[in-house]
Amino acid sequence: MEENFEKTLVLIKPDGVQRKLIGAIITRFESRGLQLLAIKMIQVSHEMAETHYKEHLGKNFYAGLVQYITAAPVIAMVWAGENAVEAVRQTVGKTNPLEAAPGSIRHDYALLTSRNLIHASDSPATAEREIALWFKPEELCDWSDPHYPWIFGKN
Ligand code: 3AN
Repeated sequence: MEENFEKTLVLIKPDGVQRKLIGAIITRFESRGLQLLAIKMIQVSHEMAETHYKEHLGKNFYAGLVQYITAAPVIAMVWAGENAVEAVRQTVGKTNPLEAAPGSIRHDYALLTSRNLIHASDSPATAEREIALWFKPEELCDWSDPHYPWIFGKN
């Protein structure tokens, strides 16, 4: 990974796994030029879901959200790149798939906020907290992407 890269946490939520969209979703990030540093499949515990979504505690959709993320396995990933947090959020699309830009994952594969396929960190600070929650440091592979100059080269 390059020194100036940001890292961000992405989860393919249970609907994405059940609907066999793992490959399609990963392809969006890979094709854009982002670099995959870690990936695993996890059955999320109640406790983990509550920690991950703690800022939503008290909201009317909180119980449903915890139920949704614990319903079946998820894919957890760390992606890296220059401005990776913003780039990933853009590729994912707005929370409500009906407001997500055409070409974004949520626009192209989802219709409802309660089944919006993906979680992606919303800031570099959140990403740091979330990566530490979902991965041990040794689960991240630091490798050099040979395409780097063709993706991030400046003229
Ligand atoms: P995002 O995932 O786009 O960052 P957040 O952080 O506002 O959106 O919400 C986290 C998750 O909570 C969403 N991905 C979605 O699954 C769920 N959620 C958010 N708002 C609602 C809502 N109004 N009704 C149902 N679920 C919601």
